Amino acid sequence: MTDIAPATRTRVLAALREQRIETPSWAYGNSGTRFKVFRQEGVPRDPYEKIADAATVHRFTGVAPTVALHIPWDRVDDYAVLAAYAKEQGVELGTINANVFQDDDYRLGSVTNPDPAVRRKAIGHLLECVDIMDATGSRDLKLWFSDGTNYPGQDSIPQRQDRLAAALREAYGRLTGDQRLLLEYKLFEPAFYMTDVPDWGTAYAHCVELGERAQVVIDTGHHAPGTNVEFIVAFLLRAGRLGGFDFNSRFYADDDLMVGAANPFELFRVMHEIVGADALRPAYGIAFMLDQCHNIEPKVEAVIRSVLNVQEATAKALLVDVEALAAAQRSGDVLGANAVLMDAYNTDVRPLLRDLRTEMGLDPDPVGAYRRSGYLEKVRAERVGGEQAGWGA
Ligand code: RM4
Ligand code: MN
Repeated sequence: MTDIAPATRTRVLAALREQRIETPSWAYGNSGTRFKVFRQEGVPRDPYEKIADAATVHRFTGVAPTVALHIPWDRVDDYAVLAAYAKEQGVELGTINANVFQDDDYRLGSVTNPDPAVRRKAIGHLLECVDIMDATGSRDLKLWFSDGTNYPGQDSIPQRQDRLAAALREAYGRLTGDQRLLLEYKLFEPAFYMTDVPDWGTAYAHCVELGERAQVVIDTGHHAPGTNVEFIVAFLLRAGRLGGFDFNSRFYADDDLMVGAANPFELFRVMHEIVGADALRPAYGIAFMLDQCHNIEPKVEAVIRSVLNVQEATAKALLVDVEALAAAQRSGDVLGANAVLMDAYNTDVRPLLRDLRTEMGLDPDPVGAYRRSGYLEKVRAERVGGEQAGWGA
């Protein structure tokens, strides 16, 4: 593909203008590995400052108007005040993430714990998160369970599935209106022998049991090496059960690196399935979120770059010549079909994206503009004293 035809260009620009990417509050705080959390200057000290950072990302990219919260990391006295502050800054509060993985009581699991009192506490937290959604106006409750066992025989696998199902039923039953329950899966870690929600099939089966507003979340870093992630995307889209993404990239395990950094081609293939199902538009309902930790690199800039990476992959996916692709597929032209995809993937979409941003009243170079803005220097000077936010590993 050399030149982009005017009609294609108009269609692609319109779709990109509508695209929405949600950034995670925890990406702005300190993070690290189990070996070390490196503190960075200028890191937010409370949820308000995280929102200010998220709003900065939106200001420079124009496509990141919501920020996901993680409870209790982002607990405040009055969520209506937090929502009003977000609005003032030009963003809105998005998905509410529950956290049942950082309490001593959860050593043997949260909602699957053999002790009913611990299960009750964990379910209580999930219900509290729905209360918060009511106050913030958030649509989605996102659940990731670290539950699992480390040794064969440690606990009963089917009984843990029963406990999980019961907890999900209770949380799901508490939702009202268009609120949704998004269930995430992860292959392993912190449990090493058996994880209670290890894969999309398990998450899907529980969602089907719950009802239509229970949907699967694909965290792109939560699979075994070599897994065909776009197959999962296609399957869940077809089943009407793809609720959202936690975008990030991985080299080895759940690395939480910037999306599109390790495998931009995989990201393109994922977005190709999304575009093919016409599921990019916000009205379709998929939450396109980032779930990342910037352990050694500057955080706000890393989130900006991540948003741009998703945008680039999307632009390339939108450039796939669907008619030529269908024709090649119909006639069994294996290499022709593959070439159609590769032509789109190999297109340099950066000039197109620069034009898009100019049309949207943005600087065509968001990273450069952010660097020139002096924001980092400003928050470094302002955010002195107090306790920096972090995920407390
Ligand atoms: C988990 C999972 C969740 C995220 C936490 C911080 O591995 O990906 O989505 O909330 O990490
Ligand atoms: Mn995740």
